[in-house]
Amino acid sequence: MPGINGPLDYSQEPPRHPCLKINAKEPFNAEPPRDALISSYITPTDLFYKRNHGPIPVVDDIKRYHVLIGGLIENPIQLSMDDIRKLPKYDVTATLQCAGNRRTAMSEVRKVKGVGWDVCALGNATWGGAKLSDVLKLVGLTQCTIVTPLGGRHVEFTSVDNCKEEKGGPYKASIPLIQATNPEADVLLAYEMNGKILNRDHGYPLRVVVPGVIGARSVKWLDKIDIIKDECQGFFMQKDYKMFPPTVNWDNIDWSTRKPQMDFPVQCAICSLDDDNLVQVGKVVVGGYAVAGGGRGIERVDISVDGGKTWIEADRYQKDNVPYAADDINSDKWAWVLFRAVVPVPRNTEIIAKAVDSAANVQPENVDDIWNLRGILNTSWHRVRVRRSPVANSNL
Ligand SMILES: Nc1nc2c(c(=O)[nH]1)N[C@H]1C(S)=C(S)[C@@H](COP(=O)(O)O)O[C@H]1N2
Ligand SMILES: [Mo]
Repeated sequence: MPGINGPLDYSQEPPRHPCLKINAKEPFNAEPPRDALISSYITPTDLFYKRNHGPIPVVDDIKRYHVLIGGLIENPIQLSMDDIRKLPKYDVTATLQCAGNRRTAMSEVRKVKGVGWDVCALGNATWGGAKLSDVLKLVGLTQCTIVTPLGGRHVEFTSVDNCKEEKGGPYKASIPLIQATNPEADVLLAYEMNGKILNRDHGYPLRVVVPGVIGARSVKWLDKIDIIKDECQGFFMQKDYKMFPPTVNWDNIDWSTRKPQMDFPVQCAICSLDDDNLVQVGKVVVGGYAVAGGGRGIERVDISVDGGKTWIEADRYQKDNVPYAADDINSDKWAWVLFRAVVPVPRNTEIIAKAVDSAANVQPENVDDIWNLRGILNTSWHRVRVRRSPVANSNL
């Protein structure tokens, strides 16, 4: 891998923001505090969650760095950073969410395997880069190709990091060729995040961003792209990030029975409150994020203070001064929607939030029903507990 290498140990990690909550140190996995996460529509890069499976790669010579494009195509090519920067540049605001977001709460039902995450394993950034569909045109693949003449149906991204799960090999994942060659899918080879050159934690010099899909498919530190026949056979596609029913356990699991998870289901979480809160008599602000997979919008966010008997609709917003409407041309289709409601707290209770997307998909009521042994996709109604204290409230 010219110009870039994946270290074997953690002696060359980049500096990180001190307020991040570290869920695992090596590999480094961390998320921001709840209130910090929703204090802006665009998540500042240093607060953006960091999800790694090995040491952060080191670029020693950016001039020698290039991406190989090969596999089931007639003429493989090599692209330098200059070649990629010469392609039309797109800025796409997209939320990246780890499939393990809210895993800790799922583990409370029955223990699951994986790094524990609270509700902040996601962030919303503006990614700048070339469209994958433009890059694939350079090897003769036209827009919206389902299969290449040589039988390729998937596009595999391979990195350079050393992952334990791959027995020291690199992280890899794939997406369908039809999505990769569809310009409307906005899949990027990104070299910028929030207007600055991508930093090491987030994939410098080049990463894939697959909007609307679980974070695991947005491969960082890209080394090569291969057109392949069947989906990628790597660990993170075949032995991880698959959704199983609650009856499957580590003794009866057959990984081959399920497809790798791609689109994210509708999700929301309250971030203005902790799991347990002492609130003073009166009203509280219930604020948080909602995000739908597959480019769908958020149609509604509902808040309940009576266990789900009655609901209050929260305000939704993205950019300042632009009213949010699901699936509107002026909305960022791949991005989260922030919400806010001011609700009365009549007694000691639970505050619940649930979101509805533009296909009328709604979050499941109970975590038990979607419990799965890897603890992914906990999108159950988000609940926080509030106890009243007798003094006037100050969270307004
Ligand atoms: N090379 C590589 N790419 C990777 C990973 C990784 O460990 N190595 N983690 C994946 C997972 S599971 C997620 S959720 C996102 C996290 O991206 P971030 O750290 O930029 O937030 O990157 C994905 N891409
Ligand atoms: Mo992830």
